Amino acid sequence: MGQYKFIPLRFTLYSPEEQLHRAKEYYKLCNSRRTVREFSDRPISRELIETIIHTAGTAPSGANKQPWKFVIVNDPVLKQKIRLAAEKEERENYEHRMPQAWLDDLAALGTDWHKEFLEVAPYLIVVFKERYRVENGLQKKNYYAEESVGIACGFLLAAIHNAGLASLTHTPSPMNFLRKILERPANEVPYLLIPVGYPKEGTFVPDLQRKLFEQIASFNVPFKQ
Ligand code: IYR
Repeated sequence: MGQYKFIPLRFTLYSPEEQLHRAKEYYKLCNSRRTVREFSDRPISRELIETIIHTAGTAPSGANKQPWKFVIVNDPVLKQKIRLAAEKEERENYEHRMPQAWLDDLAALGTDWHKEFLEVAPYLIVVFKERYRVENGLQKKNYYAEESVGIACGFLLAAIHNAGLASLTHTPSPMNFLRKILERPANEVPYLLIPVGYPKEGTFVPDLQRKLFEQIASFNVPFKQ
């Protein structure tokens, strides 16, 4: 492996006022994001989806291995296959596999095994994590792949929201059917399934609250609770 050539950092300096303004605006933007479970079939442009994926690909990653793959699905036949396979697993989960405490937590959100959104949303982004890379037929280790792909998905969700689209962070379980349907190689593990589109008109979302600053952060001192 060669050395990287090092180049001068391009870094924008803002005044403290501008920094605070930007931080507050970005917080406002992110705080207005809501997970949506009902989508309209209104189309979105390929260029918009591509640009969003570019943003996800700017995430930091262990040793810059960029251990992510985003499979962008808009073919109705594939979407239907994914829906049927996801519903089969989810039905099993809801009816047999989930413990009562989990079902109780989900009852508050109103989810069930029906996953109509997998066919209705114009795009499904299926995120895969590369457990290892294959170079010249040899398996090469990735580092912190879990963390790296998680961070990339955070960038992805923020980019989707910023573009005026809605998403759902969906985790059918187990997810291996995605590898089979999308014909991915053995080194790729399905990570998240993210329907993207416009919310169905008249969609309601649960009136949930974000935790307070004091509940999620502390300066130096240990948490009180
Ligand atoms: N994956 C299932 C169940 C589910 C689990 C959690 I944790 C959620 O926050 C929401 C749903 C489903 O998609 O229905």
